[in-house]
Amino acid sequence: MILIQSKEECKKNSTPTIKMKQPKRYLITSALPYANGLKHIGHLAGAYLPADTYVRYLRAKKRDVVFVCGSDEHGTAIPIQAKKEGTTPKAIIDKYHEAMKQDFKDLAMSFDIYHRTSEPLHHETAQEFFTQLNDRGELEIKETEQYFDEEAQTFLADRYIKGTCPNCGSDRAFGDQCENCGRTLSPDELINPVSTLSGKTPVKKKTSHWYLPLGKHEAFLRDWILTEHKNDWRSTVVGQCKSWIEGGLQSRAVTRDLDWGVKVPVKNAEGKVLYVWFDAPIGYISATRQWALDKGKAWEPYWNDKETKLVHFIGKDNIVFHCIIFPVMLKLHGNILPGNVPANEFLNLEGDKMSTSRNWKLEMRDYINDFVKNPDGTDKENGGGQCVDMLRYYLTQIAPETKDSEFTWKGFQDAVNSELVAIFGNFVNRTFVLMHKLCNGKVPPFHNDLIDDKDKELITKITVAKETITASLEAYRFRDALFEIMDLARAGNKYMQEKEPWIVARQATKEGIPTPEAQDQIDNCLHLCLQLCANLAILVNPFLPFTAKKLCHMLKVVDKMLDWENAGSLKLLSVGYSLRAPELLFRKIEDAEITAQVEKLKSGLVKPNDQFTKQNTEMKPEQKPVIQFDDFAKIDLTTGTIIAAEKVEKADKLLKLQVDLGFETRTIVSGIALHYQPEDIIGKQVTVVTNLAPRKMRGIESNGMILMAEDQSGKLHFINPETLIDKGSKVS
Ligand code: B3M
Ligand code: ZN
Repeated sequence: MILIQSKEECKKNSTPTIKMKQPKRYLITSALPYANGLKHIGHLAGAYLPADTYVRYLRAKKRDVVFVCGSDEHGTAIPIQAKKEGTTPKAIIDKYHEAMKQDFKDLAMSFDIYHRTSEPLHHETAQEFFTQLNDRGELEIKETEQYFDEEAQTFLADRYIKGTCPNCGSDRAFGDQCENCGRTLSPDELINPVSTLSGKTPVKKKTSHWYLPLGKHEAFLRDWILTEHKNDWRSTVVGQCKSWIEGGLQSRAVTRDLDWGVKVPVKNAEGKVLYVWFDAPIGYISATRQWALDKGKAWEPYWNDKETKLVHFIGKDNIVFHCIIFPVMLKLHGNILPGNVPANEFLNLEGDKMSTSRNWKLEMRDYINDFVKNPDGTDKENGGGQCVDMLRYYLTQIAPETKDSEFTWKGFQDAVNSELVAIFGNFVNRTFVLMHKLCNGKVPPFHNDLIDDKDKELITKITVAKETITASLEAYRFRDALFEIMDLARAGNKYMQEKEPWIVARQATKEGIPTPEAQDQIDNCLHLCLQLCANLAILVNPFLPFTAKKLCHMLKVVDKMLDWENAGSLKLLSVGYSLRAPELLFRKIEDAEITAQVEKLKSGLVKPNDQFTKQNTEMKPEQKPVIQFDDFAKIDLTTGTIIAAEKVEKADKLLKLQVDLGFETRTIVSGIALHYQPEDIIGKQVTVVTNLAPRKMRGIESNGMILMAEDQSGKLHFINPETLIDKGSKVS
């Protein structure tokens, strides 16, 4: 049985596609996230999900594609986080690298490699890159004066200098930005600058650094971005580049005085490392090298051959680095340039900007824990792949492709319940149920002589959809592509509703069985609906991989059917083939789940003012009677480091800790088990009441108490020095 659609019909309805020469291979990158904390769904929607969708599409097209990502493990963000957590930079990158890798895996990001910039191969690659540019005289060396901490004997990165903001007067401004008013600052603008390392006033000292003279490359950048890519890059991206170029391109320092990062590969450059934004994008190259090593392939063509298409998926805050600085580096080093940089705008959450410091965010891990996986890593009973696809669906539907957009839990619920469940899932389910009921569970034949206008209309829709969706994907318009897919499922429902095979089966019967004519009509309808289900599987596969797989299972076809070239075909399922029973593709999201999520978000919020000194008398906690200094002086408070932690059996709230006080190690039982996992607090610096009389808890003698603060949501936080200090320091 073959269905042939007239050529005219096809041409009439399809959008014209411009035939372009296909690149020989693709290298797709997603921004390398800093390994200093878990990432949220704004990151996911910005740089990872669209890249993954695009790559899955290219793979379905059988294109040669390598998809690289990895952790960005340098920059001051890392040592700063280490200080915050009272541990070492190495412990921080190890912890967050693994955690981020797992999050991406759980949400089905299909990287060919998830690398890390702390790998020796990366250091080597970045140093070679720098050396080549330096040897060719492409970098300038300049001497400037920078803040130096005489006590710590080190130059201070901007983040290590604190002071008073010249703009709002807050005394909590950093050398790069004021946390209170948000103003970007340079260390020189701070009033009364203080080193956060020693608490002392820093002095100015001469230092030399290497600079990339961007100004020399202005003509190239203008030509390449503002002319060549004026039309095929997003206007938001070209716009940002334009204002950078027009604002005057300054030389940018590509080295720093810091002891964390890739060492500057030059004699007498001790204490200097490559600036994180110099080495991080080179991380894409080292990741490709590692991938090639693992696979026994050559990496060079992916970076050197003009027939490779390089595409960077990023968020808008990274545009200048990927469109201006890195391309200049690539050009000077003799590599290919990106073919496109489809940067996304930002995703807001429930009416407000996502923010880590205010805890207004939805971490990928939170979603995974609440919807996808059990703590032991198995799928939740009503979770797993379907919930991954549900998030992927909603995030693509609201993707901030041209302007900032917003995630709301209500929006998520609507997208799932009114579209995935009510349209897509419903169409597939009805088709399967009716096929089992009215066609013996087999693909029924299609009788060409009975074809009518409704059939033709649906057939045309299927063929046209493939073209429109392909065109949207090629242009990085993922929202549009997804909309078209849902529209096709909607057309399927409408077709089914109009054809009403269940009524036909009831009305035209002889002895309870449909007449042959009626059966022919039923067959035609369900044949087309089943072919549409197969088409939907192919088209939705880049977006919702679990759903596509489930559909293949139900249709009893191999994954090969998902090859993109099969889309648009009406011969995907052979007549007489018996199919499986329908499975639930998507579950409903209940109101209670949504309410719980919104409450959770609100209760965790740190209000802007809470972070600073502004007083709020309504929130004043109950105060105890006044004590004399002598009363306070009776308490011995000492800093220590947690060196071991384990759960106390049969006590949900208790952890047994070993705390190193420098002069001795104490066993302390602490009621923090609901707030911290034992493995997460090893290495944390804490404040301990060291002269509290011993107390037995669950048979364990506790020798001291750890100071904790309880926030308004009831979460406990350690009270520790703002920077890592010696164990056994007295607190008073
Ligand atoms: N780590 C910044 C960020 O996560 C930076 C990206 C590097 S991409 C080479 O937004
Ligand atoms: Zn300020």
